[in-house]
Amino acid sequence: MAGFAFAIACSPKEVAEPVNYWPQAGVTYEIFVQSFNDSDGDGIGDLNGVTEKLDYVKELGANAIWFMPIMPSPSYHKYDVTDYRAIHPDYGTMEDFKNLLDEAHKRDIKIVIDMIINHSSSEHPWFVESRKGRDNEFRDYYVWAQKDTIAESIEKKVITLDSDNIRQWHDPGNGEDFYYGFFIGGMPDLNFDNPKVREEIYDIGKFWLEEVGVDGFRLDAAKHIFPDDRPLDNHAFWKEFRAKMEAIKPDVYLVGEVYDKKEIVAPYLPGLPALFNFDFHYTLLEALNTENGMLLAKKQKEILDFYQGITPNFIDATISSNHDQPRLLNELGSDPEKYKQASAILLTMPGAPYLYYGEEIGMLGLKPDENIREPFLWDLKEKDKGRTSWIEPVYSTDATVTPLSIQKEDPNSYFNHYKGLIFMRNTHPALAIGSLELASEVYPKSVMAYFRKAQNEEIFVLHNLGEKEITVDVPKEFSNKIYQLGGAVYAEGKVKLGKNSSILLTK
Ligand SMILES: [Ca+2]
Repeated sequence: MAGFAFAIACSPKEVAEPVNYWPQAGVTYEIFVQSFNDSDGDGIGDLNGVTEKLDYVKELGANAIWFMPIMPSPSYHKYDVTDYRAIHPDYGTMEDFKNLLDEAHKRDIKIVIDMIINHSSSEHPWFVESRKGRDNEFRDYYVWAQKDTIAESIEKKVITLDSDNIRQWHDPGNGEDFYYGFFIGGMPDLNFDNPKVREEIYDIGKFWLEEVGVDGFRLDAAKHIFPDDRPLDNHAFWKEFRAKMEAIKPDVYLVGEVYDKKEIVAPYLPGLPALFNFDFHYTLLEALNTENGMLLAKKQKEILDFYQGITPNFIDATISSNHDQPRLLNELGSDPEKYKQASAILLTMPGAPYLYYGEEIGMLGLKPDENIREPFLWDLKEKDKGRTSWIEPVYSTDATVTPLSIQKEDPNSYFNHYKGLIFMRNTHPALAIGSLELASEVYPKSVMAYFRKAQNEEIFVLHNLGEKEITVDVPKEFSNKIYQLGGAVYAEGKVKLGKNSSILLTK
């Protein structure tokens, strides 16, 4: 891709260059295969369905896909794996997946898959064996304790951001011993104190990188490999994991889910060079919903400086929503202008932005989780051959969401808004990998103002997060408008910003 090559040529000295910076130069599109596109008419999305839509992913401007779990599992979401070396039969075959990889790579689209190693399914053959008794050869693949020794801690766990479960020890119903499962009884935690388990996991990584050919992994529940009171062991494990994976594929991309605040997240960076920034998501919502312009900009500056102090080689994986959050449009009071501005902020700030499937057409959804993972709307229902039907949608229907085919024809649609923004990021290195500097000028409270600087380019970004129209002065040298949203107007050193409008200026 031209923009990508340009980014390499112009990467500034002051910005650290990670091995991978394609995630920053574009956007990674998160796909829940089950709901995406059905190629064989059984109502369930599948891998061949994704292959059919790779041109669409390319048209949107995404340069990578993150697949939510694709391995065999008894649950619809598949975050509890029963076979780490296969494809879920609902989704297709390994051949289908290899074909998808070939077609994606032909289009310069990287493929990152969800890797769930903290726990397996309780139906995984390892656990089926392990639960048979203390003498079983797979006993120590999981964490077992005699009931009396853990009586005090069976339900001691506090609720965390990523789990509202409080029962951590589970009774298999066949003896004295309980097993540890951070999330639920159906997801027993693997025992990473057992070197055999670690070897199994590294072999699985090798299988997907070497034999199958994926570009990287999204590491689920990375904070929970060892219990919460052993963070140092967690950090050490991921460093070992990274070394093992890089020995197989030096440019492997590893992005981790450590669902917590920056102080807890940062020490994982040496092992997981890209980590999701959940603070970004929450602060973006708060900034937009309270019309507090600099809240997110200041927070991001703080986070990036903090991370820089840990390691210069990191990728800040920014999200405005994902499969665990209510749909972004719902979070923003179904206000279309706020919604468009949220993505204008995401795609003009530093980091590796992620886009959850369906956000580009303004899909809706609230918890429970199934309803934030509803079928994508390719066309009006009677004409939509690919629309999945595994679930009856509650929030995203033809009555509430304009299907893609209609949005494509409308220059003001969400789809064309996202496409335009992603194209801009892809073609401006300062937006992709430039540094972040906050404006020192004091603007009205609703204004978010920052500079993005790369070696040969400097961009001044202004957003008005408020309802009220304002006019502000901008630095004289920034007189060339490259983008506007919501009718923002530049004239003679001043910018007029209406409700939720944004503007980007260069020298
Ligand atoms: Ca299907």
